[in-house]
Amino acid sequence: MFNRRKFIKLSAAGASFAALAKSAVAKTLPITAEAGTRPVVISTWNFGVQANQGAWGVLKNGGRALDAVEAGVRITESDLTNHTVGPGGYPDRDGHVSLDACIMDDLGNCGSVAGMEFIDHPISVARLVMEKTPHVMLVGEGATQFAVQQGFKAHKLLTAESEKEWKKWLKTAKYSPVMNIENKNGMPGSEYNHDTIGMLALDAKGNLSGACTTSGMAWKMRGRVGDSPIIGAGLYVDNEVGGATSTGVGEEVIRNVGSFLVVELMRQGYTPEAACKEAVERIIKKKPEIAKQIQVGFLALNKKGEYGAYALQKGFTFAVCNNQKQDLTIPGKSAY
Ligand code: SD4
Repeated sequence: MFNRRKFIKLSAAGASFAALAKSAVAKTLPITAEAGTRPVVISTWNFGVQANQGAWGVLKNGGRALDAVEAGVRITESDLTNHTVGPGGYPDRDGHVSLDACIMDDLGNCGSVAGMEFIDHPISVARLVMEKTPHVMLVGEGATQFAVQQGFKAHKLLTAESEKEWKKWLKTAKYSPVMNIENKNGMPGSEYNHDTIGMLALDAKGNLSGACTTSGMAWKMRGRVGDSPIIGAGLYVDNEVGGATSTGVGEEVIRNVGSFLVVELMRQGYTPEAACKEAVERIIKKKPEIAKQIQVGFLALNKKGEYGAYALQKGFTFAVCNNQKQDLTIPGKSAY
């Protein structure tokens, strides 16, 4: 249960979001939410606790889900100790930090950037692609150019810490994605090489939006783009039905158009958790050998405010924030 007194005391003492998140990690609840709870925001991994607080600041005042998800994931993007999202992200194998993000609103509008370098907040650039251009997706130099035109500052993103880790990696230059590293550390740390924040929100008016942002797989090939900025793969929202987002090895999510699949299954009557489970099982069915070695997790929220998640492997967690729970992480169920 959310302990309001503890929450207020921590906030008043100026406690960091990180401290809040750490205190929340041990708590668990059944995976199915009480129906009809809104507003509500959910997001992937333990770092979602901090991000949800950013979104909650918008939702609790009757704000729009779209504004909430942008504000929420910007918190994760701003954390330079996070090496899987935003400018603190580990680079590709040639030392370039390139960021991917997308956003989708309740009206079916969407925007995305992929392989964008030199800019801190890809989610906000994705939103501007959605709102200010006739396009859905901008990539690479074009995305950076657009961001600069919109007033973003371009600068070198590779932090000293990321550069150190990259140089360490160069000694062996072995590419091997590690499962659930974010969860292993509890909070962002220096060892892990993947994990994305995907966030879904249902606002007080009953409208849905979602956002997804990542630095992609660490040590990826230059130019590699995963599922996260791809509408339908890393994120999908249909305001009649619900929204879904994904984390993990993006190649397998793209092959199955994962988030779109989850939303379509919810349209057919699946609960959020059952829809995520079916999407995971499609991955296993198509590539059973690969599925044993990688992590993929789906997270979904329906129009009623019910949520659920399912992952290939144990260790996937997500964070929930509504009127009753402000600081909660929930372990996702897994296929193996
Ligand atoms: C990608 N899906 O680039 C992202 C990475 C991620 O947990 O989510 N890792 O493939």
